[in-house]
Amino acid sequence: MPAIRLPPSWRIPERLATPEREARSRRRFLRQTALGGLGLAMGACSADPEGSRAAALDGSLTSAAQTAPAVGGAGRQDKDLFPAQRHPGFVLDRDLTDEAAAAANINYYEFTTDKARVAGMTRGFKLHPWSVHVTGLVHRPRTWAMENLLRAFPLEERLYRHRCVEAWSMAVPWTGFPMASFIKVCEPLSAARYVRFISFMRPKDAPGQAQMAWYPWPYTEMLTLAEAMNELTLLVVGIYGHPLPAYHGAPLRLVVPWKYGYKSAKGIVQIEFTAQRPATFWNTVSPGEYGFTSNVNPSVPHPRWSQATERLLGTGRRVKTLLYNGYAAQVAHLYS
Ligand SMILES: Nc1nc2c(c(=O)[nH]1)N[C@H]1C(S)=C(S)[C@@H](COP(=O)(O)O)O[C@H]1N2
Ligand SMILES: [Mo]
Repeated sequence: MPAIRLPPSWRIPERLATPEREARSRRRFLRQTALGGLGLAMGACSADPEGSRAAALDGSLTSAAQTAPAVGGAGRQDKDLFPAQRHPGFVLDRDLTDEAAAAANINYYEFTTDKARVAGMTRGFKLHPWSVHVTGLVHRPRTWAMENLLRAFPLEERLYRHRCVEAWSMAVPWTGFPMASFIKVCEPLSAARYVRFISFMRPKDAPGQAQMAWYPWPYTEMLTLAEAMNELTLLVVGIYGHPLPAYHGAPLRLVVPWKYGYKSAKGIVQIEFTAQRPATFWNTVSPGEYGFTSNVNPSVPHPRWSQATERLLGTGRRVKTLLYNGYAAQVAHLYS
């Protein structure tokens, strides 16, 4: 008897139709820069996540805004690829997050734990040349020059929810290609059971790596091979219809929308296939708080806060958090 297949959750009427409101967000952006200067530091994955403080401050963007979207550094060769065509299968039931609100709330510990300052601090960060090494249990180990990787797979745009473990969330138009397509090209050996993502290590350019030397740099994350092959798992090179800015993880990041945001490593330089489960950054720092699997689950509180609801960036609203971040139809079978 064939297994019953639920229709994917994305097969809902497209109520979104919210075009990218770039012009609007840019105007708002300029207005907000005038407010400037609050410069709050929330700490990130290990600090107070989302108290009423954060909610009250939502919308009053700070110094980050003064410097954000520095999208295309000189010499960027990828602009002709954007915007990519939107995939009709991956749309949302909520408005996209304002681009400036997302840019003012960035977790990227390589630079700083101050979310509002990351965008500014990544401004001079060199993205060229950039290589991505495929290593470990594959038939085809290789080193990709980023400019070739960008053009090796057709790009598409998908609208995804993003839920940080700190109980804030956003709705983002990512541009990228399925991790599954990439894995097929790597040809994993049958012994491969995990995929490990390794971020860059450049303490001279990334002040957080130098100043917080106690962290287990470089940032690493991992998925099971089945998770990495899931249709939702995306290798991302763009956002809001343009190339990724450095602060969102350029030139290459992962997006795994049913897991807490820290699973989606940014600034990737190596993808390794392994037989044993590899250690990961946050799990090493605080295993009791950050598990290996880390699926979004409203009924399992973080040891220091509830995960039942989330603050929608840029809106001042809180909504209920959904199991698997709303992607149960696509991923629940992985965990049964
Ligand atoms: N290399 C690296 N990747 C990272 C992080 C980081 O500090 N370093 N932070 C993670 C966390 S906690 C979140 S919520 C997302 C935030 O990035 P975004 O706002 O650009 O999606 O990136 C994830 N990937
Ligand atoms: Mo996060």
